[in-house]
Amino acid sequence: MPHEDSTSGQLEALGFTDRFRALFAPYADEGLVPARVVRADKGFLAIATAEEVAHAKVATKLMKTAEDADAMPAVGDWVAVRADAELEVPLVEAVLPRSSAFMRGDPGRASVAQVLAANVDTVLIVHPLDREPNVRRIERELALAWDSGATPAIVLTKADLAEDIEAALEAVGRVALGVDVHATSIVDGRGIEALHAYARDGATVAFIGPSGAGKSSLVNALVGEDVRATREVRATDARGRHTTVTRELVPLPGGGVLLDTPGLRAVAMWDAEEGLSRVFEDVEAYASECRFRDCRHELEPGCAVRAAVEDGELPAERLESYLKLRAESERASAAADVRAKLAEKREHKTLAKTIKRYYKDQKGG
Ligand SMILES: Nc1nc2c(ncn2[C@@H]2O[C@H](COP(=O)(O)OP(=O)(O)OP(=O)(O)O)[C@@H](O)[C@H]2O)c(=O)[nH]1
Ligand SMILES: [Mg+2]
Ligand SMILES: [Zn+2]
Repeated sequence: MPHEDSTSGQLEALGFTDRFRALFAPYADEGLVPARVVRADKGFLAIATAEEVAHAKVATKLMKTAEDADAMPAVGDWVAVRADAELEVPLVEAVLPRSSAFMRGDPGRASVAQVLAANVDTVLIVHPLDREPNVRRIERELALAWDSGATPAIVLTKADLAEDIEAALEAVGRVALGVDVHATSIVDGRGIEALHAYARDGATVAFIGPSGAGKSSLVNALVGEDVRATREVRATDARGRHTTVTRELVPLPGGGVLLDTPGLRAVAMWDAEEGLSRVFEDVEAYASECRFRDCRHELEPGCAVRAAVEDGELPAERLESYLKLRAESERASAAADVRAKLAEKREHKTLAKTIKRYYKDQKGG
């Protein structure tokens, strides 16, 4: 059927792989259609099906079963949608299991994770070269990116304004072990072409990084058209105004999907133990030589990590940064545990109530 071919091609361009096709199969039997969330902000949801981009709502059933905020549809999610003609808006009934999820701590609620982007293949961590690179922030973003299940790469923008590109690349290279680092400029075009490779074969590329770093500018450069608003960063307003306010999927003409995000003032750490191990491979490499197998590299005797710092083999800032992010990650993880226990308790209570009511009804009736 030619019709079906053309529409399934549309979904593939949006990143609908065989994996998602298989995950979706049971929903097809229920008469639902597959769609990708292209925007999700404060209750507003927009999805792309094979046919159209439409405003959608979360079905009450999903709302009730999604205990945690991270189970609700986030931008980049593949969802099963009921789009019957009699419905005013399509209803999202299920979120397909994610291949990756970029999470951060919810700034409003300490123990809650927020999914900033789902089903991302590459996370591009974007920082500008018109100032010294903030390597501490890069480490944090790298940890979250690795932990998401996606592969990170770093893009240093505004190379045309850089004072010393080599020094910046070196500083970033020291904290971005095993990660590609690009220098780009939308003014002279350098480095942009290389970024296209990440979006090949329907892959999804997310842009994260501080406000004013040039994320939306990169999206525009890759699309070849100004699809995203960008804005001058005023010198007097060092914090930068946020130009991008929505997280949004932008399909590339040749296939592949870009996910632009608003610059975040702060990226709260989430439970990202595995990601931290990836980022701090250099620190953890010494850990096997520590006297105690469970050494925390704090005050224990015979700590090989601290010894490496004292010998000048490992920069002290690296260890400091590692310990700080590990503490944040552990706090987030502990808080999440407490929350899970409370939720469990609540569930038991309601179950007990239901059972009581059942017996009462039995007696009464
Ligand atoms: N000179 C120079 N300026 C750039 C470059 N890339 C972006 N800019 C400028 O930097 C400013 C901010 O760019 P945006 O793309 O809006 O930054 P953003 O990261 O999307 O910012 P938010 O949406 O607030 O998170 C704009 O004025 C851009 O024109 C570059 O390579 N060179
Ligand atoms: Mg932007
Ligand atoms: Zn140690």
